[in-house]
Amino acid sequence: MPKIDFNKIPRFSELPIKKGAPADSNWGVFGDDDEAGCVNFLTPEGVVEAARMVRNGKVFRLDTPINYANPPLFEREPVHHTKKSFESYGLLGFDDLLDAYNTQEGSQWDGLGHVGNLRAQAFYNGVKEGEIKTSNKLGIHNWADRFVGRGVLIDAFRYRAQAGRPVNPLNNEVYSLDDLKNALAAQKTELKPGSILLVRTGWMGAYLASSPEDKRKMAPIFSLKACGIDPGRDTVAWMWDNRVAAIGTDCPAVEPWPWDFKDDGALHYRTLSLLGLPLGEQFVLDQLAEDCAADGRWEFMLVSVPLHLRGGIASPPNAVAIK
Ligand code: UVW
Repeated sequence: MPKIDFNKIPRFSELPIKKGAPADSNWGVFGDDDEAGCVNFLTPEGVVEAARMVRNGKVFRLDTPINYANPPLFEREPVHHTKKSFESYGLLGFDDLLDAYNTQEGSQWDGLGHVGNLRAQAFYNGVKEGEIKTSNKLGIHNWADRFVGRGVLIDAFRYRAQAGRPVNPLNNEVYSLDDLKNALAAQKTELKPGSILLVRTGWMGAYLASSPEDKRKMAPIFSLKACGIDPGRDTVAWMWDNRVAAIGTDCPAVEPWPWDFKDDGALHYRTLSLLGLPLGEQFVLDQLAEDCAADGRWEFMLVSVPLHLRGGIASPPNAVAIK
């Protein structure tokens, strides 16, 4: 794990620093062989600082129960859970069997092997498709023991409603960068280097309140419409210049869905492949937001323990916010 000197990290306007690297990429900033990306902004000092935010011991689980979405979004496979009995050994007991477990069936961190940049024909730090397929390069295991730090919640959904411009989360509406900045200012909260940013868009609450029939209609990949944050260059520059370590949202794609896979400006490309910035999707943020609004504290310790799956593409966050 490289020691980070935040003062020496280039600004977005100075990227790229590596010859031949794509525009707006940070390839090489954390080392030519780095596989952790912006998670490098989570430091031991940041963990100690985050621990100081724990005051009343309230714990908020940030991921959905497995199989919460019925059917899962984007035509992903549901998980089959069976219990294997030890009866034949004369033992009164069971194991679990999870079959066809798509690690993106619910709340998830998109790992850096999830999406590569079409123009550069490469994943974060120039890793090629063949290396993702045949090796453990950029696997989720790179984050398995270091995804801990200061969490900050922006309740963009509440902000827009209070500003008289409510968002319909079940449509592909956009939260602008100004919405995020203004919501933060309204919450009297600052981004500090090494924060894990959470943005409540209202999608999860709206989805959970939908009828079984509507959920069935939303599941196919090209039927779904969902809100998200502006994927533009300014949004990404703001996150990089504030040394954001990861962004997690309660909507399906962080950016509005559908996004155009051919569009080089998509947030998935700008973040995962160009900056190594983790995207968190379908997080559970409503209860946390309610508590933050009640006590006026929008920062907390965030502990996420992704699967220790070598070469894994993604993972449920296994995350809690502790206040
Ligand atoms: C796609 O964008 C295809 O997947 P996800 O939103 O889960 O990252």
